Amino acid sequence: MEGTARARAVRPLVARRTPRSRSRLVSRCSLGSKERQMKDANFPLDMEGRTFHLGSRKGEVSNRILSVGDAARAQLLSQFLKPFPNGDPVFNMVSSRGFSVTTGVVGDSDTTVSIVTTLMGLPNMDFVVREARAVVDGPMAVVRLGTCGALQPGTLGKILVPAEGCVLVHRNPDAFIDSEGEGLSPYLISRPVLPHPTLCDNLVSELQNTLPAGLDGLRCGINCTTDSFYSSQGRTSNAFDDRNENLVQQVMEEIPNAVSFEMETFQLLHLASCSKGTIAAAACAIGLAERANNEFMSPKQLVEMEEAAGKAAIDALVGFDLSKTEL
Ligand code: R1P
Ligand code: URA
Repeated sequence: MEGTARARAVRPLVARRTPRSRSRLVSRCSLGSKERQMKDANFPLDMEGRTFHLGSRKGEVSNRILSVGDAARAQLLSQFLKPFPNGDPVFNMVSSRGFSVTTGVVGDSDTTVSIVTTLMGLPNMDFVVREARAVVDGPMAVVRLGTCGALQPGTLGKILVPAEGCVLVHRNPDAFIDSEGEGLSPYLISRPVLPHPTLCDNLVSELQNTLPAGLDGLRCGINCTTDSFYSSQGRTSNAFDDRNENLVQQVMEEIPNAVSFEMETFQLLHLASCSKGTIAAAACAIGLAERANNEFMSPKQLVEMEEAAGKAAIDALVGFDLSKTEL
């Protein structure tokens, strides 16, 4: 939905006048999969052409997507989306699986952006990218704004940008099989995948302009996407055999420029790199918890950073030339 043409053609499932009315956002859902007859087992769509999990169809999702993990963050950032020039309100829907799509116009332009909640983890990012791809015509740009564990000292509350790439850190179940696991590493680290350079540059410069602390509030490096919040991020537990006491140290030794632990960016950048040149992707995340000293941001600081970084991410998407997705 580049421009507004498709948005005009679509009747919003939920019309919202007050962008901060969170209860309306979460209370209206599209029909669950039990009420929808699906066709095509290879890529399920219902009779209206709606995807299985996101529940959206052509005309509802913009070519420019801001992916956020959290429903409250999506709600907060929907303040930057305006109704369409023809008077149609900002479009919003929540699928029965809990994914939300909010599409509107940015600033005085006629450029649309969709804010999509990705929920948590690699499979959910996979749903978002693949099901959005299925209902959007033409090239796409996707930016993720998440939160993360901050790995470098003094980076609590900063925006951490994987400008140098993103690796996947994942648990190796084979290492936990008593008879056969001996000698195997319980955690594996992939090679890095890179963001789209121009989209990432856009994001960094918009963040520098928008963040209250400018350059001080931003740190570039390598992000580590993990397949769990707990064991694969080196959080120890007596309840499980996790063998992760030295994992953070191992990651920092292997990747000295690792800045963050989070759970979705690798899948976004990996799928974009496999999209045959049709998707440009970049990401950033707020250092919510500093691992070395066990500190957390306050909720007030978090909301301020989400607002500033969200505005920057939306402006980076709007400023991106969609004809340049191919590398
Ligand atoms: C874990 O608490 C969640 O927070 C991070 C992780 O990637 C994971 O999804 O990102 P979001 O704040 O975007 O959800
Ligand atoms: N998100 C993560 O994945 N890890 C953290 O430590 C904080 C937020």
